[in-house]
Amino acid sequence: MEGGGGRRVVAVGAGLAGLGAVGRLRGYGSLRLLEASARAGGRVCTRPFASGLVEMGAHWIHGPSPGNPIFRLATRYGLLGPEAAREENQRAQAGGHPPLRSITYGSSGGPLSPSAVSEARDLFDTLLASTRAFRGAEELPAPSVGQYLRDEIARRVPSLGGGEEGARQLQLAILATCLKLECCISGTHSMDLVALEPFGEYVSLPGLDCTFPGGYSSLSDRMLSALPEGIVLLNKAVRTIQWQGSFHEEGDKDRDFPVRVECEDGDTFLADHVIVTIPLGFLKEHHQDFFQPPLPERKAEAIRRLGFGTNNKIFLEFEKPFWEPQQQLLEVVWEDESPLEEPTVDLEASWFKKLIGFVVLQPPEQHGHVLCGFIAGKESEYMETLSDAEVLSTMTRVLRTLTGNPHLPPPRSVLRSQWHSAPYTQGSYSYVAVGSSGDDIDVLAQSLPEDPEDPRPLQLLFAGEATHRTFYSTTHGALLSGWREAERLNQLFQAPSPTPRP
Ligand code: 6YU
Repeated sequence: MEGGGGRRVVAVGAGLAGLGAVGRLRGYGSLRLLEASARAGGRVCTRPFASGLVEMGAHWIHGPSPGNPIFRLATRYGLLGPEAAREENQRAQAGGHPPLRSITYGSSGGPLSPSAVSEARDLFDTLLASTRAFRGAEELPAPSVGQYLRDEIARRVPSLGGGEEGARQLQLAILATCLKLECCISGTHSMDLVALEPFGEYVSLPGLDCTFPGGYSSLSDRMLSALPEGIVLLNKAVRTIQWQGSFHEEGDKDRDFPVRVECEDGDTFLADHVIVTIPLGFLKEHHQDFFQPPLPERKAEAIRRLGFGTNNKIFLEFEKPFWEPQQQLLEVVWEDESPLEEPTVDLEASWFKKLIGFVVLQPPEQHGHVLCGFIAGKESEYMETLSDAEVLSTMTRVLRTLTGNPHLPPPRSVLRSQWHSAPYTQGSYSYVAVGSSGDDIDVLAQSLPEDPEDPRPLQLLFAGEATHRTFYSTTHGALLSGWREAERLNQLFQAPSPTPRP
């Protein structure tokens, strides 16, 4: 199906960025989407578990409102429930945290006082909101979000909990959990790694976060099935991308391609343009050998500087719920912790303390009695190395401690994500790390060759969540980045060919 000047386009990675890009592309001669794994969707990955479905990757539509392209697509395909369609839900400002009815368990066994929890949480929310003020600031009180928050907490220590010693310690312990939750949201080991100045550049869209009743993969499946047949090649891991070259198909000396994509299985694809949507985690590990010639130093630097961390989920299925039907989130507080003390480095002994708690999957008629735990950072990466049985027995011990019930029946089954060990992802999502800035995101997104006068423009284009300056780490950021790069090529294809020089 050569046409449109016979331009050959290859996209690498069939996550939402890759699927979005190839779905938007017009006027190409030929098109291929190469995906390393055996399925499309990437970090959108729904699996069966217990009596329903669970999300191993993306969970919510963050900010489901008309400005969110994931929401618009999902609505168009009829994939969302009636709640998401309600206008007041679309207008609600949740600030990136899905509002869930919660109960907070303390490590002394049993629920903590809701007023103590909301006192600490209100303080944390106020401090977190104040981080936005540093956007564009020349002088910063601290390099990282974590250090800024800890300094602010330290200043308030005398008045925490009304100044009473026990109440103050409890406030500090709850604040430690708030910081761990932020690590999950930012996909980082510690908020000390997240840069303060650009933190406010991330944009939260309005709308009460919602899920897909038929699984997030119902969206990627629909996007996949809308593509012309034969475009997507699964189990096609790319080993190297050679660019700025001059490659010919055998027996066709007239047609010259600047890019050659070589796959792990030895297959090669020559192209005029390659849209690279592979995750930043993979790029960090492999960019030096993956691109030949290597990427310009500015882009390589951006890849090194930007952050890419781990956030995993642990699903536990129970015979019977030990929680109340109205509870949507079971939070966990280790009462002897404080954000002002150095965290323990003994992963084996205390990895589970990084777990922030569990979301209750609802409704139970659909899911069974399933909790979804969230855990970020090095502790999460350590958890990936354990067996299912070890994770299950540790979770049983944790839940017995928290509920104060030494006979709490163990979960019936466990399933967890392992995004750090996933060879083609190597982590969960990106953040703007200390030492980097939003400009690095733009540099990462920049196409190559850099020279706008290059006669063979847009050989390499870059999409994927980590290339979206204000929506990084989200599905809508990924999709928009794919559309952005497709439009870049669409415009090139529509532009009149330059007049040949005499
Ligand atoms: C969202 C959410 N969510 C939880 C967890 C994870 C993520 N996200 P892809 O990786 O999808 O595709 C690339 C493909 O490339 C892939 O298929 C590879 O196999 C392939 N590939 C790689 N190398 C290759 C090679 N060599 N050859 C060929 N192919 C190759 N987002 O909106 N809501 O609830 C969550 C969550 C556990 C892991 C999430 C969520 C992130 C999204 O999943 C993710 O951004 C996109 O799916 C990525 O799509 P893609 O196409 O770019 O890559 C202030 C501030 C705060 C900032 N953060 C706030 C937002 C918080 C984010 N939310 C996270 C929360 C959860 C629970």
